[in-house]
Amino acid sequence: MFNHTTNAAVRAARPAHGANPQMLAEVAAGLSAPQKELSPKYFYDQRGSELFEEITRLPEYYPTRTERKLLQGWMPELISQLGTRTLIELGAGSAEKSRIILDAMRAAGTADLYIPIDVSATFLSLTAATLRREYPGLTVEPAVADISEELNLPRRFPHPALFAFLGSTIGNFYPPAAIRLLGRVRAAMSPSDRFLMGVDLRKDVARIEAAYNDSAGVTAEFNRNMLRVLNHELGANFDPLFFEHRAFYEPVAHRIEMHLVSTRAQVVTIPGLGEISLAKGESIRTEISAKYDRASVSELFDAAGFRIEAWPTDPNTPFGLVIGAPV
Ligand code: AVJ
Repeated sequence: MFNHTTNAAVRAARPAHGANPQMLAEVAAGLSAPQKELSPKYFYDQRGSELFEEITRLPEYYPTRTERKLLQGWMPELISQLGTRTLIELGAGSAEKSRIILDAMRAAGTADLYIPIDVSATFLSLTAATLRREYPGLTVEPAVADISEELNLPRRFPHPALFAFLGSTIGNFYPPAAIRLLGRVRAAMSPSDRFLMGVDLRKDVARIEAAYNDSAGVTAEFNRNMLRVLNHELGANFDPLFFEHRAFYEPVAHRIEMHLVSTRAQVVTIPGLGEISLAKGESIRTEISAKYDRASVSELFDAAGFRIEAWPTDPNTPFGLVIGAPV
């Protein structure tokens, strides 16, 4: 519950401290909801991006290594079939997995253009510089964008293009937003282009929950780091030590939910917004990570204008790579 802050006040919030007004408005809306909520995009400052890289190396966190194995096994054949000249990657991050696709394009002699899209400008420019050194002759055109809003693509790029959305980051989007995002990708595609999406599949709940509650506590640190991002970006005075990490599987919606639970009754101040009271035990939801099966992916693809063209999965660890063709 906000003190002295009504919805009108939320709407009229004036960013003090040079804060980004859109971020302030989003945070205001999220923290005034019955279930307080913040967008997972606020995890990814430099430190958050580094913590996520650390998570991908954890024994419990199976998605990244499983997807990498699938990509290594399948990309050379797929890329030579498609004749891909442009790779457009949503949420590229460190582009660690993108190199598997770029290697296949180089081997096929069609590595013309790579467009990594990411919300973290600093991380993106670092990644782009490294890739230009590693792939002489490949044009690298980074696009800074919040993919939940736009793709910020150049008007023209060589076709066939492959749009890649890896890591099961699609899981962060509630169904309507997921359809809108895939619809934006569909709208940017030409008939010869294809869409490659990594999806984490439903499996033994204990295995999924362990991936978000690692014994080293890296995910807990990653989760709490969001409060430091808000302190830095909005001048808030969250104390991350007054919050506990919680991640659990919600079986009805088939998703992991990550929350920050207030360990005491407390008041946090955000300049331009006012005071936010949190009761002991009250939580802020910081991420959903939906898990899919074939039916739920088909539903999503149908709604966005794709048909499933191919669907290799790893028999040992349910994770899928899906190729979508524009309908
Ligand atoms: C990058 C969104 C795919 O949901 O598994 C990892 C982020 N959150 N551990 C995921 C994450 C907690 C990750 N994605």
